Amino acid sequence: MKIAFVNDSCERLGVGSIAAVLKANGHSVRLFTDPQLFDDENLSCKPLNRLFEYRKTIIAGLEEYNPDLIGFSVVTDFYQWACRMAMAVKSRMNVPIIFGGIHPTTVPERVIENAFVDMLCVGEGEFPVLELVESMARGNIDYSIKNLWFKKNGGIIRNPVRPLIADLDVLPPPDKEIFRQASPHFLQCYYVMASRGCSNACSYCCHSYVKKLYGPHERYVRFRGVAKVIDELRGAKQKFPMSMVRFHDDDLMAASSSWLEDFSRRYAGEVAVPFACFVHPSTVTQEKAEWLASAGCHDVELGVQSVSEKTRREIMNRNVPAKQLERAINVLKNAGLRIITDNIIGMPGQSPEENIDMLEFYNRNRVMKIYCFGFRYYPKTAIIEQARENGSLSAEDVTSLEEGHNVQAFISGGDSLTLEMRQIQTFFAFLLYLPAEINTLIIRYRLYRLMLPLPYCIAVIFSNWLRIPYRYNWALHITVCRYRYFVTGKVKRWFFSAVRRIPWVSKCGERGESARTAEREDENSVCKQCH
Ligand code: B12
Ligand code: SF4
Repeated sequence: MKIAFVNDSCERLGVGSIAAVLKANGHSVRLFTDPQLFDDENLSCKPLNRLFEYRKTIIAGLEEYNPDLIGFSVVTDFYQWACRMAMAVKSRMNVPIIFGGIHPTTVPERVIENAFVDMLCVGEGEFPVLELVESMARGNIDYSIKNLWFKKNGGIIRNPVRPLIADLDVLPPPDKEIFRQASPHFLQCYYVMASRGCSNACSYCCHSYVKKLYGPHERYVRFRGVAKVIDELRGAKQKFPMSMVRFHDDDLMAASSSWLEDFSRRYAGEVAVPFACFVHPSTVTQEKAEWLASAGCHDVELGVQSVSEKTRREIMNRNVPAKQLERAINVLKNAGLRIITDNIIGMPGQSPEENIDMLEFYNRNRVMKIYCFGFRYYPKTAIIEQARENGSLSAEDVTSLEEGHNVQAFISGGDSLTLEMRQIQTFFAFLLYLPAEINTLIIRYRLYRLMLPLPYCIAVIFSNWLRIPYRYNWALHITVCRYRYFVTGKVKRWFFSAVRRIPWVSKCGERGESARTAEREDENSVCKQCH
């Protein structure tokens, strides 16, 4: 069977994992990516996006590949994008469409309502999709596959979720070929996960819902064996140019000390490529920090989220005592690790004083880089229930969130930032360069209020560029490559198609406009006859 995935511009490890399982069972898989130029979570400019629009090219590619099933991996921010794309595909092709990923997992009832969605997957997709494809190959769709919802005879079949994959080592390593074939930007940094799940359930995070979906009896946090992770990376290093590895685990230090010790020794010896990872303050220990440093970890992204213990405990459901937070920062620093911290501002219940405390905190505790994201709600997270109860969100607001409408990615300012908060975000781009005494004055007299607030994505690009050596700035590498590849591709196609319109240059000029049009896959692509 032939399965196509249609992707926004981000690499999805879930799609890579499903593709690997399908390929291992003899199916063919292709990925079609929308580069989302000027329309991603960082940068949005509609007129430019229209100019570099890619939908027609994707549909032309799909028509040529002629798949038996088309899958979309959907996060809330790009749910509307996925709907537009799926609707356009459905209007041209009669192929079943399946949605999966965190958005359909959290709000399947809404997603299945769409006429162009034939089925969806709640939770992990590897084995459900394989079973589906095998049943399609037998010519008889199995409508009882756990995790999948189907439309049938005007009704909806809602199958229950199956248990989580307890032993992740039964899975082949995620397939990267489909990403490599789709665009070079995907492999600018090698994405990997050594685990699934998180032991915490912060109120604003999807885990607060997904954990409940599976219930308390399930082992939610699962680590792969060290050997599997190292084999994947060693194999990848032979196949792809690998200059940076990003571990996307929610907390790599949640691994046991023995796992990290074994991993670090083998990583340093057999992979030896700088890497970055996320860590949670409550799992940081000196021993683990030293293991990560010895493995070649370039930087760790530490989830601080709020410098107020009260906010963490009462609003965020993050039980990290103040001492533990400062200790974690010192331990990581002493181990020689560079620290990037994640922080949230503008969350309901956070006081304005907390923002000042945050500035003072980072003036005392210097780190390599400070992210300061504007808060935003995600469907079904625990904070939504709190906000409904205290009246911060109306029923319509919740519907709008679940439909992925009016979303403002947190990197672009989130839902509810005041002018002062945006000035604070901008000030963070400079705070780490200024001496503590100057910062103290700026904070005491609130001089940051004189700053013109930069759009947060610009502040981030600017401060990342200054703070993180380009070689280790994986996010910038990916973005630069994506724009370079797709913009130059599009400009070249415009150029050649303009040249071909000149009758004495193009052979097909002699054959007339109608012949030219018929042979083009779409208005921007190259005419096959004279190419
Ligand atoms: C890695 C990661 C990133 C990476 C890579 C992109 C990505 N989104 O995967 C980066 C850093 C770029 C990133 C960016 C963002 N991310 Co992010 N990210 C993650 C993270 C940590 C891991 C995702 C992952 O690979 N999981 C492992 C795989 C195996 O699981 P999975 O993706 O769920 O896939 C399984 C199933 O969902 C299903 N499935 C998935 N796709 C499909 C498709 C089909 C057809 C089927 C049938 C099944 C299926 O099967 C898969 C295998 O079992 C998750 C948190 C988490 N732990 O899941 C957040 C998470 C996905 N990110 C989140 C957010 C908000 C963002 C940003 C919007 C943040 C921002 N900058 O503003 C951007 C959005 C960019 C984008 N286009 O996705 C939220 C999404 C919430 C929501 N409701 O949408 C999450 C859930 C974090 C959270 N704590 O809430 N992210
Ligand atoms: S620690 Fe991070 S990944 Fe885990 S629940 Fe909290 S925010 Fe989500």
